[in-house]
Amino acid sequence: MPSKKESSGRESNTALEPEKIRVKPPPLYRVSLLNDDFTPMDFVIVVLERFFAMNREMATVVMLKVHREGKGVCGVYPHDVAATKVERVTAFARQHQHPLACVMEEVK
Ligand code: TYC
Repeated sequence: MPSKKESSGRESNTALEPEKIRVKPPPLYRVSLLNDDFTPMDFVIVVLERFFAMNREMATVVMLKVHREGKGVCGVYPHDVAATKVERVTAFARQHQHPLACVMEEVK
């Protein structure tokens, strides 16, 4: 019997195998804030509380890390959750005329 291709999980030897075999877990994405010279510290704390479910203490720690180091991780999520966080944070910042940047990158 020919061996089935194992890398993609798309091929099968049987006609009745509707389920895709998951060979890898879904990729995860880090969502981070970037520092800038204009967004107020208090606004960044509100963003971390509102969109990343942090309490004031954790939000302050992350905000100060971004302020001092240039970048800080807010959370790690599947693709669509991460993309929605980036969209909502960016929209909220623009509504308030702040240049705050929120980005996502795949966790390797
Ligand atoms: N650097 C900003 C200030 O001094 C504060 C800030 C922190 C801005 C984190 C963006 O992601 C950020 N007001």
